[in-house]
Amino acid sequence: MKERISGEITKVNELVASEINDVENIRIQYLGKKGLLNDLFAEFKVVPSDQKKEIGVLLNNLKIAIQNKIEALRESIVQVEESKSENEDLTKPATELQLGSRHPLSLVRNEIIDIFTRIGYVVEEGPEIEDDWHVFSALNFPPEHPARDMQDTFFIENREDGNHAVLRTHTSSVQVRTMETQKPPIRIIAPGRVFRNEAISARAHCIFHQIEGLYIDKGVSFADLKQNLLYFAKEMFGENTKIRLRPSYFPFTEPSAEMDISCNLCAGEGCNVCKGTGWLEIMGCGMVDPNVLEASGIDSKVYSGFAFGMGIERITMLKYNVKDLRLYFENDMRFLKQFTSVY
Ligand code: 2NM
Repeated sequence: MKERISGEITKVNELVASEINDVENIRIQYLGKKGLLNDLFAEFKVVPSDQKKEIGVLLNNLKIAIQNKIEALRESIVQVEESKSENEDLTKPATELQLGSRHPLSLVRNEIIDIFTRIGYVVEEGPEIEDDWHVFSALNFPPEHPARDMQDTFFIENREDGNHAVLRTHTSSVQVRTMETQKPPIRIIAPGRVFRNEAISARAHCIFHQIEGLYIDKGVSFADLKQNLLYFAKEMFGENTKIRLRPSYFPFTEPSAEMDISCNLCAGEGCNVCKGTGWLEIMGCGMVDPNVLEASGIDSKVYSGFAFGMGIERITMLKYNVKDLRLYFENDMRFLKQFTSVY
């Protein structure tokens, strides 16, 4: 039986076919119900058990050889047919190109960048693996702040001097690096991935995207912050959008606020997206705490500034009515194909 199978493998490798029908006949001859392979497997049942292993392997090799051969023959015939028909009709329209589309998070990030660069902001980037100083200490986080906990932050490496390597939990670290290396006036936005140690659900993910802004100069006031953010809200969500600021708390700003926009779905009437309030929270903001300016070497008696930060996932959810955060990371084509914008 061994010799026979080996012989069949050689024969299979030499098979030729010029038409798709020939390939089908070969398939039936070998793999059909009454084909060679079924015959051989039937014979295999009565092979003495000490030869079963060796012959079993051979049989499987034969099966794979046939399957590969049939596929190869089919492929080559299809190619020949295609090239023939192309030669036959030179006026045939070209096959349509399958164009990709940008990811919704990229669309929205680019749109936000565009809105802020139109009024003089420039984009800054920084490392995703950061150190304790740029993520926490320079931003006025007290030593016992819960964000410094293993529960909230991914630690990469614990260092003796306390300046542990961490995955950045916000892009404020980029702002710190900019303040350390540039002189005011500073007017930047920092888009990027951030990481928090959270359980994944429809509303939370351990990786997400932020854009933070920072404006430092002589005489920058809360009124400037308000006008910059009102401009952003109108550009992003429409000319009729209203904003409101509610007092809040962040370690790095004083005073701090949350900004809401009027609900763009019900125009402030109250619906299930805004939970009947007519308002949607979209970002945090505030005047940069003097401690933060000083920590980066900026004289807080001469300069003042404001900062703000928003989650790109959340803005995208509101703009495109996306109901589940996990869709952003699954790359399901049915989801992605809906975003064929030009941005
Ligand atoms: C926010 C809210 C408020 C912020 C502060 C700074 C820095 F570096 F200047 F201190 N960058 N970003 C900031 C302020 C971020 O996100 C919700």
